[in-house]
Amino acid sequence: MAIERTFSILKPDATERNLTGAINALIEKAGLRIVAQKRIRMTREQAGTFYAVHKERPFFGELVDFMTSGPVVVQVLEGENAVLKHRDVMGATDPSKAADGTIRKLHAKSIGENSVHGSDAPETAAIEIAQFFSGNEIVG
Ligand code: RTP
Ligand code: MG
Repeated sequence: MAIERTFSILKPDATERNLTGAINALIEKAGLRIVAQKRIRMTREQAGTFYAVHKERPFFGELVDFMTSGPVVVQVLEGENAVLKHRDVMGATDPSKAADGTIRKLHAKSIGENSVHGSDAPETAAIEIAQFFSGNEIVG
């Protein structure tokens, strides 16, 4: 299995409750390495570009409001099968449907304020990483 990278966000509901360390512990315990990380405040433009795929969905406005409501931590994670491994440790989008022990089961507040983002495929991971990091900020 090849080493892969994925893009992760600790969302405003997680930074607000001071959960970044608890979530990073779960990420690392799952066998993923945090090879880049920074705390930023997303602009509406950045959030809109990031979630452009959901532009026509009824929750898009709410999603942009939420993602810009407080600081987020953007990360690059590295490991074997990183995309799927990360989605496993995140759990289902809706925390009431997330498996026990997952980040969203343990920490998410709702389907909207669900603590974390993770890329859904290696191709989207590459695009998302490039939106927030330059090559020399990633140290594998
Ligand atoms: P993400 O992209 O953030 O990793 O989450 P995901 O793949 O599990 O879910 P996705 O379908 O891509 O939705 C993106 C984010 O939009 C918000 N959402 N709100 N109110 C709603 O019904 C609803 N549905 C989705 C969530 O914050 C979700 O993570
Ligand atoms: Mg998604």
